[in-house]
Amino acid sequence: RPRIFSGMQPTADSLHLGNYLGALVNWVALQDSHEAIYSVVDLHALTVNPDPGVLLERTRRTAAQYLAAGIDPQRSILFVQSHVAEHAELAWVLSCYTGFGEASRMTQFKDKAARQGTEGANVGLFTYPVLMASDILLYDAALVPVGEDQRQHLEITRDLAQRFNARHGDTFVVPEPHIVRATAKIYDLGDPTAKMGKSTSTATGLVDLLADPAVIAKRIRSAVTDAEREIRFDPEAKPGVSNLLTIHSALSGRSIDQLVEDFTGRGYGDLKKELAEVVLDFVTPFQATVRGYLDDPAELDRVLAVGAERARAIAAPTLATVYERIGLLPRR
Ligand code: AQP
Repeated sequence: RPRIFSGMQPTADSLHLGNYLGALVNWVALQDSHEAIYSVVDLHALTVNPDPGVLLERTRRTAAQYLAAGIDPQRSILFVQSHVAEHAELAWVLSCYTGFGEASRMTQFKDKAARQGTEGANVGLFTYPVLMASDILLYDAALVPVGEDQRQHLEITRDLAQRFNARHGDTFVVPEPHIVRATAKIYDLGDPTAKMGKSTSTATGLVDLLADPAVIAKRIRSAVTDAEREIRFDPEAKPGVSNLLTIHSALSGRSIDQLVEDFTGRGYGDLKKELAEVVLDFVTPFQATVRGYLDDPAELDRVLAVGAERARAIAAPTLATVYERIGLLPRR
């Protein structure tokens, strides 16, 4: 089975619908056909300088949400990034193969740095894509299931792998992004031209999976649409309505065409009401399952420790090969 790798940062108490539909759903689906490795990338989260207690809590919460979504720690490897030291070690090596200008062109860095101000942006945020490349390349991952916003980071990962291979001989598998077009970008409910994001959303634009169901329903009911009345899928002209149809379709399993047909002659209010029901039908049991995992942190930590052991068994030989190829004196 080909190998896949992906991860999310524990930078919020809850994942949101964009994380879930853009990435996590695909992670779950790929577990059968692939040898899947999924990580809570806590080292990446350090780029926002979290409060230590908050980071620790969010790391467990993120892992619990992976499990509740259907990541099976028997079939797949589930671990916390900082438990496998090879990630940070390979990142240093690859940073020496990354051009300053190349890293400066990353749009996510430019956006996030602009929001934090030049003084606020740290070097970790700048080298973030190099750490991400290390995450992927350590495991010879052929495929990386992510949302559209990660495409550029996948490109630099591929460039680094190719550059290293050209210089030192075939060492890394050059990975492909796995981006499912229909759900590659879930939009902010309050500003349907912007991506739903943990740190970027409008006050009412974010749907957190662990939010109070009443708040979720209210946000869906107040989603920005347009001045027309017709329900049709047209992301250019009708981004708000199209986003609602996308979310509905992804969660209910009904095709967009079917939904458009079912809503013929009905108003936006009906669509929002039904969508709220569809979302709550998903989040209610999801939240209960997450609570169950969080009620037993010792068991959660045990599962993560097993995952780290399995991850290290793959990562360590890769790093050893890299060290040998670049001429580091072997440790005795
Ligand atoms: N709106 C989205 N639509 C589709 N996919 C999305 N992803 C994020 N937002 C959307 C995908 O979810 C994963 C998140 O990875 P991460 O935790 O490393 O990224 P992040 O930048 O902290 O998360 P956000 O939520 O995207 O927050 P901000 O606001 O900080 O940008 C990735 O696979 C991503 O593609």
